[in-house]
Amino acid sequence: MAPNGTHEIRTATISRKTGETDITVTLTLDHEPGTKQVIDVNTGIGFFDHMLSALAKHGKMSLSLQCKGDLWIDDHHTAEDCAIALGEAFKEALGERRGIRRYGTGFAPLDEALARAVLDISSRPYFCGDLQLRREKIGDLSCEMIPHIFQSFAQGAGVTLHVDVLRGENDHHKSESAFKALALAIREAVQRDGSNEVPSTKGVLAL
Ligand SMILES: [Mn+2]
Repeated sequence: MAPNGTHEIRTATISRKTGETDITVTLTLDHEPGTKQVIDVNTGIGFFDHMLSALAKHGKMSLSLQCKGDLWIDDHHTAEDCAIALGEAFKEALGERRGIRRYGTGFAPLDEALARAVLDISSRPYFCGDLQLRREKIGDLSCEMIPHIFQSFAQGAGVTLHVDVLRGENDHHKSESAFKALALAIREAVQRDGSNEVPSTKGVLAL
């Protein structure tokens, strides 16, 4: 908490450059009252931009993410590394993880599709889930990369994440409902609980 009793805005910028990708991401979890979310996502993969924009929008976060990736190979490195960088920004923005709810659950429907996300800001990186995707790709994003994105985010963020599509027919709907469910889970888990406690019997949650 800041000296005047107000909470500081939780935000972080991560730059990540390898031989495969060059990424800069800024993630902001809180906003001053009256200020608008800013969402500006350019991964080079249109459908992935759509998913990350939905994640930020419904998670009440501001997200700027720019990536130059080796898309002439395929979408793998770009999708994976953007998710790692986003997770690292989430981790850094949360800092010591004091005074937050820690657990969050989200259910999001999109027409016939329904997804559930359960998040624990635990410092135990783990993802599992079944997204029931059947197509090879949605737009230019391979369906096999979508669970990989959740896995990479969980790894970068140091969180335990379960995302399951409970039903659905259309793969675009299933994927979008999964990202929106995660957004709602994040919104709940990062909420301040009014304490200054680390919500763990171990007394520490930062990695
Ligand atoms: Mn990989």
